[in-house]
Amino acid sequence: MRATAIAQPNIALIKYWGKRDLSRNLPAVGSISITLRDLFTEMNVELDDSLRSDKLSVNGSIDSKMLPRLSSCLDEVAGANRARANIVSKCNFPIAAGLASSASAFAATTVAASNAAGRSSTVAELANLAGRSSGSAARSLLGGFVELENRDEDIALNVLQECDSWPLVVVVAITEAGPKAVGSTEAMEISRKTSPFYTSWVERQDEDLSTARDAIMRRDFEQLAAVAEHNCLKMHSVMWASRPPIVYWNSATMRCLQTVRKLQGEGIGTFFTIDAGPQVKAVCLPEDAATVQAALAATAGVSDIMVSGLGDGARLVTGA
Ligand code: 2P0
Repeated sequence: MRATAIAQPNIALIKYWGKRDLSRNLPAVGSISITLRDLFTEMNVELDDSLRSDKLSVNGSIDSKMLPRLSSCLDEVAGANRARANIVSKCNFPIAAGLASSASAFAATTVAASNAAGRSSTVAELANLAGRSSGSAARSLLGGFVELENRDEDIALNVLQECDSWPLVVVVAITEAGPKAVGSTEAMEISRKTSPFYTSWVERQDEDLSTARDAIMRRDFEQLAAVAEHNCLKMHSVMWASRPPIVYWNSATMRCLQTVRKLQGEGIGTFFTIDAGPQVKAVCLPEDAATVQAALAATAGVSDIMVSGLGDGARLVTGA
């Protein structure tokens, strides 16, 4: 009744923002992401009949904040009348700071809990289970370039390119390591209800998905760069025009964008993307990653840099 799984966070190039069904946590749009290799979350789930309540420790400390969502995830996977669980989590990067920590956490939890509960679920089943806890989590079940298709009643995953077949590098510029002020779930609902740009965001998503899919299939970096930056800025425009406005950027976020623009002007293969937090992720051609890393590290306000290649999907480390 015990299993451990590891999952890596994923970074969306074509973003998920907004839900079409809040109760089932179904996204309003499809999305495309890359799964990272060097940032990870490990989840150990032990189902134990002698426990009276679920318990969670994160990096060695008791954590009650994340516990309700993890308990719901376990209910989804193992059923509400399951044994209570002792969950032990390890994570090697800042949590809840716009680095997709919930994606890797829920992907790993879904895989570990399914095994601990003695289930043998398909990827499609795991995707829908993980997606109910966190819309971006399903994408971390698979590696490389992953498309999440938003179907009528469920979601489906496709690998567009394996991680080794287009080995891009991601440089993450940390501009503020603390947790974000507004969580994604709440912020998405504010956008859906109040942003005048929300409807057009949803309506135009298929166009961006199609352009990005085509670029990834042909490994066309320039085409991918253009559509990913456009999609990112469009999502943030939806947020900025919400009431109250949702602004995750700080001044260093903007300076990092200017650094990326300058590098692009010098012919360096890189583009930016920003999620629900102030960090900037620069996706790079492998031969240009060191230059991008040095330039972002020298940008005022950048407190730390993380570099990652692309990696595989969630996997079981120990279990039945
Ligand atoms: C993404 N984000 O596609 C987008 C871009 C943030 C900005 O998916 O409410 O934590 O749990 O389904 O998965 C973050 O949203 O939200 C997210 P819920 P989740 O990566």
